[in-house]
Amino acid sequence: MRNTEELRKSLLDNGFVHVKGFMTDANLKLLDSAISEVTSNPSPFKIVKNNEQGCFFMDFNNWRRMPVVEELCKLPRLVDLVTKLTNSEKCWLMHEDVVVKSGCHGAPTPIHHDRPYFIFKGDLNLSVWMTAEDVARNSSLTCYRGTHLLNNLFLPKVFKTGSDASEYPELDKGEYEVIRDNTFAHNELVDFVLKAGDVVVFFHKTIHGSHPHSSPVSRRSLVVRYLLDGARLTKKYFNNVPPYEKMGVNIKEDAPVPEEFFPLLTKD
Ligand SMILES: O=C(O)CCC(=O)C(=O)O
Repeated sequence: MRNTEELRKSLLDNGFVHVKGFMTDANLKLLDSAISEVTSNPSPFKIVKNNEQGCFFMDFNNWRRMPVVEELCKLPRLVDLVTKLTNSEKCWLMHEDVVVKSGCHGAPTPIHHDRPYFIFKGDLNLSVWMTAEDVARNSSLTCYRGTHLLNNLFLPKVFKTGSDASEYPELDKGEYEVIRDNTFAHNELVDFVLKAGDVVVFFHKTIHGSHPHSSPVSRRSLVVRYLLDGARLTKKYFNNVPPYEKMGVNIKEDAPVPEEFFPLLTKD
């Protein structure tokens, strides 16, 4: 593994960083169990697309009901990594997503950034994407270099269809720029050769997606969303899922992270 200073520079310059061999064998076992639990007992928020080309499964926010997922998300060495990479004092857990792709012609993940899906803003907030299997470059996650520095919010996509989320009546479209074929023509697309146990860390503002899944081996990944120094609530989000307000979160612009819902985590 490269030293933390190099990784940090790469994250801040590019908006993402590939940390090779980060997970220990024990961490990988935990990852495997977490993904298996979620896929065998998914939440009502799951998205499943099955067709002759392949299968796409996505579910999220299971850490609140599955101790194995909670243990993984709260691993002190993960908290240590993300606080060091961002020079943050504090780190809170937002949620995790499980994404499983199988079949030889699975659809690509639409190009998007995560910030508009979330009720938090903050330039250091980031995700740690981890894989339980090796992933070849032609099926990998893709990140667009330097897009974390853009000020715009981009119109989210509907993951089930890959289309723009413009049909959502509550969306204030004036806030968002539509992603077109050439929107990121000046930002290099970077893909990865990933080994089981590698992680890719990227900011919530970094534009990313994936290549189509073109391997007979399933790609089982889990991504943890962390909040870091400077995180604040925002009302600029597209789809409040899970419905945090109904759960009791009072979403006020610029309010601090409500720690009773999004716990402060401890480092190694
Ligand atoms: O795993 C993927 O293909 C996409 C993951 C993703 O979009 C995310 O973690 O925000």
